[in-house]
Amino acid sequence: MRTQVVIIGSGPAGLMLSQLLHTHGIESIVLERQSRDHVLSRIRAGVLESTTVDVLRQMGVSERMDREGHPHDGMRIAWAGRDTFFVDTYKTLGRRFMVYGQTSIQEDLFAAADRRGQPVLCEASDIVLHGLESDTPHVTFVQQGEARRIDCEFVAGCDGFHGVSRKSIPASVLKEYEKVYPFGWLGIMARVKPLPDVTYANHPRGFALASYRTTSLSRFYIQVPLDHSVEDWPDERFWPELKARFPAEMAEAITEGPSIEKSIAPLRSFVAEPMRFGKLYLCGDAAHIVPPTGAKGLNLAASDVFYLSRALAGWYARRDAAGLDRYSEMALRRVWSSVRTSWYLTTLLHRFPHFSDFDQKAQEVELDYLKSSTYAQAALAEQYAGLPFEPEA
Ligand code: RFL
Ligand code: PHB
Repeated sequence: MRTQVVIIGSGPAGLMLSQLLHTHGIESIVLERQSRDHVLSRIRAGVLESTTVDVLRQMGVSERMDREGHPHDGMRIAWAGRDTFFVDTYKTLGRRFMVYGQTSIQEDLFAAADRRGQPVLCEASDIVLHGLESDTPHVTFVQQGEARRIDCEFVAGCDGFHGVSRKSIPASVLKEYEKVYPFGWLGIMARVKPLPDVTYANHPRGFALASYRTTSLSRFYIQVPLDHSVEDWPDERFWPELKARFPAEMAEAITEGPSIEKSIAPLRSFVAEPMRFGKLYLCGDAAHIVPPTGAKGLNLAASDVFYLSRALAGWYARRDAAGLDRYSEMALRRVWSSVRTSWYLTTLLHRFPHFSDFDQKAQEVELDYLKSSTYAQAALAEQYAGLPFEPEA
């Protein structure tokens, strides 16, 4: 087989990239290790920055999101013993974010890929990238017991944190930055009415988050120690713990119901630089991970593929390599900005086991300042809403 761009991974980064390339008349083949059902069953992100919403509209896959997604003007912060406050991205910047599940985005992207006859080869194992420093890279893999090969001009590594793409870059070229947090998030989905606002809570018992999918579907998270498993958290234990971490009037407004999904994710910040090696370009979680506290992971996947598709379009239309040469540094500027925001919110809102009384006091003073200062709230609103994309030139 032969194509212009081989895309490794059919998560949001891979499928958005194939759709964007299609709008520029560039051919691609997507290779995915898992089955489509597996990819569609993963429950993850829910908050889309307005830039991500714009990218989805631009690529023509926004119809259901515009019908079923829920625009929000900002998010709320609560903490024990004090009044809650609203960080208003709409009033500050004129920008709303959209609450629309990553699972639904994946469904919309697979449907769009099927409509245009996009090859997405699932259950492809043993993927190996070859000739990345040459003009004739190729990718080998095994599908249904058969060894296969695709020749191409570029490879896009969109295969998430555990994929092969980043590992195909020699260690001597790659610089990795990492911070591991001493807790995880237990997340549940339940068919109950959500609280009106996406609300982050800091409480002596630990962090909690109330989020939204639809008017009758809620997503909640609580901070748990790293050695806990979902078996430690039957619903009877989860609901009282969740409610204990919100102020009384909010706890009263939380409706309980059986969980339909429950999982634990550890929290980590990670960046690999550069995001390019020869003809290989990394996008999304393959190059960087952020803790979910700022809701940035999926949004960074969208900005990476937006920049890469624009750079590839410049190459194919005008043989202009400037965008490709600048891809890594341009993408990394936005990545580091979101890494900083996610680290800031994680540090502000969680209870850290090793915090001294001094650290705890400093966190509370920071929260008090944020609550009392419209300037501080505006700065956070700007970061939470997400930075605009950089122009091409
Ligand atoms: P993905 O989604 O991990 O997709 C990578 C795909 O590559 C496949 N793959 C391979 N394919 C072929 N060969 C191999 N060797 C392969 N290895 C892996 C995988 O099967 C998969 O299909 O990465 P991508 O596309 O970069 O997308 C990133 C996002 O999924 C991620 O950043 C977000 O989910 C993070 N995140 C959130 N982001 C937000 O913007 N807003 C949120 O509200 C938000 N909430 C969250 C989150 C992540 C969470 N978890 C579970 C980590 C909440 C949670 C709890
Ligand atoms: C979610 O709805 O899953 C969600 C919302 C906000 C976050 C993380 C996850 O910061």
